[in-house]
Amino acid sequence: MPAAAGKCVYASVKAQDMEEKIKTIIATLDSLVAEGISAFEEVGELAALSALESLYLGKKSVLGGVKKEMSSLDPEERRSVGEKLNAARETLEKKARHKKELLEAAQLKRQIEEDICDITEVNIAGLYGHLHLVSQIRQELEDIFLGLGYEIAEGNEIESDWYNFTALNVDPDHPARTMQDSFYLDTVDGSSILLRTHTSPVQVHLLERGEFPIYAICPGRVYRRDTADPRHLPVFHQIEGLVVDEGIGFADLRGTVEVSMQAIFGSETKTRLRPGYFPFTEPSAEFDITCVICKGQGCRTCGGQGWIELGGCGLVHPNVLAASDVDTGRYSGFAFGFGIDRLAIMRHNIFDIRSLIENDIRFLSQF
Ligand code: FA5
Repeated sequence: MPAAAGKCVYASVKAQDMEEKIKTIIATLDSLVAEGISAFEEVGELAALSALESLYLGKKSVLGGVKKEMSSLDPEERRSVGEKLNAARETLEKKARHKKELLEAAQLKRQIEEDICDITEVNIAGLYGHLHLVSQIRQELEDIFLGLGYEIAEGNEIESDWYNFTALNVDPDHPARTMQDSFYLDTVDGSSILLRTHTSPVQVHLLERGEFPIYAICPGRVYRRDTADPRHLPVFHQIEGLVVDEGIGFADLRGTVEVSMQAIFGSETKTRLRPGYFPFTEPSAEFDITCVICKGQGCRTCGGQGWIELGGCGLVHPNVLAASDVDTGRYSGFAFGFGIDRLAIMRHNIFDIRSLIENDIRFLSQF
């Protein structure tokens, strides 16, 4: 046999072998895809799905083996097997991804169902939560002032320097700014933004609204750089009152303080005003109530005085009215402000104001 013919026969045998091999590979891939699809369809757990993924798509999978074998193929054959291999991989990956989404969604649904808490369920233990003492007193105060015809104003806990100080007649170098050490916020443009140190900024918002008369209170949270001790908290609550109308004078303030304090502490409670100083009121006063423990006789709680200081008040300073363009020839007003947490500890003879924020159920459940 001529050598060339021998070569030719050998080549055709080789080609035949290769054709067989490719057929086998393709048949293997087809049956693998069919088998994989039904395996992914049947699997019911995420962990089992992950095991199937490595079995069908991992390095040691049949697909991985075919990939290795490709190096023994001619470039032309490698291309057609490669295409088939990629198509098989894509089909199986798509199937696995889809199944994973379904199983994850089912798992989430199961989890949500397990976590469902029936809040309508009967409370056999009889343990019911209730509003915190400070919230209860806040609501009580709101009811009292709503009954007197006041509106409840919403304030902002984050204020600009203008509302917290400047518009309230606290000039830049005034000692009041250091009196109330503040939490300032970092701002991109360097403007002075802070956590309000008192509820008085709401006065400015109400005045700016330009709707008169104003009979409003604003209860809310305030922030100061005060170290917590038996009488101080760095975050506490105040309630602000503002009245602006025609012909408002000091007697109106005096009567309002008396009536509201008696509503909170009882009709036997007496109040008194002492000269005080606030940049936003003129004249200004501190107001005291008779000691809730000794009823004015003098005891340890009131330091033998018979009186306890509760807050500040005064007639709204004309500069405050003018800063908000209020016609000072027509309108005048008064304002007052006091601490709700302090009021709570006085009314209930609580030794340490910090008990209010310790979340001890044994303490809180008493009120
Ligand atoms: C003011 O904050 C004035 N804005 C009140 C006011 C309003 C005066 C309107 C005139 C007109 P003062 O800093 O005194 O004032 O605080 C008022 C009350 O907040 C105090 O009497 C006290 O009851 C309460 N208080 C002050 N600091 C603390 C604190 N660190 N923890 C708990 N309560 C506090």
